[in-house]
Amino acid sequence: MSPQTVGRVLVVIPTYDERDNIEIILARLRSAVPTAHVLVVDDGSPDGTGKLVESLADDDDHVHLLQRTEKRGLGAAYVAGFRWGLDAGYDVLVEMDADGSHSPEQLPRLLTALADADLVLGSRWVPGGSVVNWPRSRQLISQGGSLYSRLALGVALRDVTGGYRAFRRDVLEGIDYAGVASQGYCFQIDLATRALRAGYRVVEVPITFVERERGESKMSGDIVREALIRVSQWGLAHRRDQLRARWGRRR
Ligand SMILES: Nc1nc2c(ncn2[C@@H]2O[C@H](COP(=O)(O)OP(=O)(O)OP(=O)(O)O)[C@@H](O)[C@H]2O)c(=O)[nH]1
Ligand SMILES: [Mg+2]
Repeated sequence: MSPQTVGRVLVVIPTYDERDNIEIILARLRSAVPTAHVLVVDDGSPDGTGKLVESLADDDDHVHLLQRTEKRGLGAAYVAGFRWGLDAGYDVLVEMDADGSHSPEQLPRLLTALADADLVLGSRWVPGGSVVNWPRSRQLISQGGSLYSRLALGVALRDVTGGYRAFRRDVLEGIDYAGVASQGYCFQIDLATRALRAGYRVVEVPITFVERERGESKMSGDIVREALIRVSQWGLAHRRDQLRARWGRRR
């Protein structure tokens, strides 16, 4: 399946203070996959990202803006963007950061992999995947987080926290995406886990992830701590359910 035959594609890009990045990423995306539409979901960025995108959208009918008024987190922005895209009838919804970490030039590879998958994850930690300019500490958090999620949740994925993904619309319609835990890494972990458990075909393809060069990171210790606590809680609940099912069968 080529990007041309995958159906109507909407790339959802959440932004908070990405004025120095958004124009570049939109231009790269429009030239890498000219048929794809883009929805920027801006949470009232004080730096005027929304205003800039508004003017870009005026000049390009493939660029759309969903302007929200306050910062509500990455997950909530994606939920709003997915709803917008599903209502508008898109067949494929893509997650992509605004800061250049997710290279638009690799999007055709993700879309091609949708031929044999319902959800494609851009993966840093499968053979061929890599990170550029990441300090060792970030690599350890990311790889450790994926390993811990794999063990705690029984989810057989190498990169479960990544945010470069392509969903067929049926996946989002089938997993109650609006009920997904909405903060930081938990959002990505919860989405992937739900899709796998619901029986969808989830495939990882290697990507080269590039650390942001401009603008401020919104990553924080709180996001890492929250993910650790929630994955532990989900893991315990998962094991409890498995044990209950086993006991139920014995009785
Ligand atoms: N709409 C919206 N977008 C957000 C919010 N928080 C982060 N983003 C966007 O989500 C994307 C990922 O955020 P980043 O700060 O790059 O997080 P990260 O990639 O984990 O951290 P770095 O590797 O340090 O860049 C970027 O496009 C941000 O602008 C939010 O509250 N609302
Ligand atoms: Mg980033």
